[in-house]
Amino acid sequence: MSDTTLKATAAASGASATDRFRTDKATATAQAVADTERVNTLATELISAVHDVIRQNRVTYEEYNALKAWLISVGEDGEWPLFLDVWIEHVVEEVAGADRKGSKGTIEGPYYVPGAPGLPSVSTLPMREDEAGTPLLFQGQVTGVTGEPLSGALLEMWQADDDGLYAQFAPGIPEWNLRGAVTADDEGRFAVLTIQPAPYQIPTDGSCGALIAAAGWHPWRPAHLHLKVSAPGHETLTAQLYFRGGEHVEDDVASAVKPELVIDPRPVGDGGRQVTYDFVLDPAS
Ligand code: MBD
Ligand code: FE
Repeated sequence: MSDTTLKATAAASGASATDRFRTDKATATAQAVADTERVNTLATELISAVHDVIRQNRVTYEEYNALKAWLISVGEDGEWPLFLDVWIEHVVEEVAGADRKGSKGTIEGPYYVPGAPGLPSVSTLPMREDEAGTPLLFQGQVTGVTGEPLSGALLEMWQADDDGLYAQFAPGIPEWNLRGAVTADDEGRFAVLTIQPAPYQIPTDGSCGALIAAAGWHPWRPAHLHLKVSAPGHETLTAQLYFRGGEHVEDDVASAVKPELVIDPRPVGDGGRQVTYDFVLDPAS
């Protein structure tokens, strides 16, 4: 295990994820809370669902206070983005993507950062001189639902390194390492050289880790590439791609794997791997 792995604490990555959320998303929530009737419905049903669990399981005061302590510590650790994206977001995405005609998407997770370095259609993601991991050539085409190429589509990519760590959320990694915004060519084609990421382990030293340990669960997500694919006049697709046969593809702690998102890169001569994956974007609604 490298030095950076040892220093990637829950509190540090949680604080970064919380700051990130506040900057990018928390300002856009005013509209969601403006409809009193809607908030009444959602809050009433959510609270009522908790009441049902308490009655059905005859929850004790000891358990109630353990819950209270745990909820307080999730906030202190900055792990609300992690908790929500791991255990809740996949159902929000399921509802949001139900009518999609084009490519399947999945959850965004807590580690997207807008504004990654712009790259041409054929490029290499920013990486260290000695970046560890199996080289991966990821190529494909972006089209609309009737097959028309989407000239100049934007492919934002972010991923963990060979230690399962994300730049800007673990210390000691260059700011934009393994993060880039690739502009596809006139036919919507792209070819990006990167490395195959390692599986991601939820920090074990924070509140989410404590829940996992107390419940006897495991903390792993399968190795994955994150993507946002966008083009003018089209719905932005947020997706992740997983690797066939990889660890935890069948039991992702974040429940975000779909069969359409599992790729199987083929070995190429130099010890690397290569895969073609095309994206189909829905028209903007
Ligand atoms: C991740 O890397 C991730 O993608 C999600 C969804 C949750 C935690 C860590
Ligand atoms: Fe991730």
